[in-house]
Amino acid sequence: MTFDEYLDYFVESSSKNNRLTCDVRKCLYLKNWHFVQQFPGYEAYKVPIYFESDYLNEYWHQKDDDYKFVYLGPKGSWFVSPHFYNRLTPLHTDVYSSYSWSANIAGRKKWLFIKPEDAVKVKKRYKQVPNDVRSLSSELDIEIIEVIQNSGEIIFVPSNWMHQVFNLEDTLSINHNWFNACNLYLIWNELRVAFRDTQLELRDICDLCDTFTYNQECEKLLKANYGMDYSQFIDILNVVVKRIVNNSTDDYNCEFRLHHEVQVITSLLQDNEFLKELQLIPELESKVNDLKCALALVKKEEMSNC
Ligand SMILES: O=C(O)CCC(=O)C(=O)O
Ligand SMILES: [Fe+2]
Repeated sequence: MTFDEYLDYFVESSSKNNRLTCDVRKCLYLKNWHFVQQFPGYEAYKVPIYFESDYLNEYWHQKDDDYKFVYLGPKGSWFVSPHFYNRLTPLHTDVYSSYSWSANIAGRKKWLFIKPEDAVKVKKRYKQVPNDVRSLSSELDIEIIEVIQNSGEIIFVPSNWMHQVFNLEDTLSINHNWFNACNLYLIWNELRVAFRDTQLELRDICDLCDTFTYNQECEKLLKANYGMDYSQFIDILNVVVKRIVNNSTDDYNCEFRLHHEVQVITSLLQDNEFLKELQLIPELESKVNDLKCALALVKKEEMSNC
């Protein structure tokens, strides 16, 4: 379906108000539209200051991609049958355990949240997390937090909070996924857990090849399943630290923020567990060395400014 066809559908069904009666075949949700990427010169909005420090998009911008989306969600998704959940926003946690923010340009959304401690219970109980929070077993005894987001309001979704979202009206929203120095350790830990799971999945080939090849295969599968691997994580850090070295973006010139970024990345690079993990993939050595060199440059700079 083209965007033009989608708009025809949207306008027509809106005027008939037939989405209220929720003909499930017609409840089409325009999701994950890379609007900023598609219209780079349009400058539709400026990212609010609280969400500016954004390593994920900083990295992906360099590759002409992003985690910046526009959603156009039809009213009535609440009532839609389970067969169509892939068109809606089922219960989930966000990619890489990233943060997300969502701004309603028009319309209203209802969010149901499950805090991380309870989300752990859900993930433990179900192999496949149910699409609908309402079908969770009451035995789990978890708290469901409901938030109504009105037009003009922005919602911040912290890492690892499960959520399910309903469009109470026809709703146009901007959504970003991101992470930064504040949740970097968490992003790293989740990636590490995903690597461990991948190693388990591939344990059958462990005896058939050397450790180096085995871990390399794990990297490949990790990338395919999880979307990010160790190598890319280090690439992201390299982009961040190089930016700090070059000091090229005025927006990031806030001294406190720069100092915090350097502190967090330095402590990660001094963490023995982290370093041990990276040694599993020998190809990472040069990338990690680049990172260390760039950090050393930043530190020298900081010292000379004192
Ligand atoms: O608005 C939606 O339908 C989904 C939003 C979401 O899941 C998010 O921003 O993380
Ligand atoms: Fe989400």
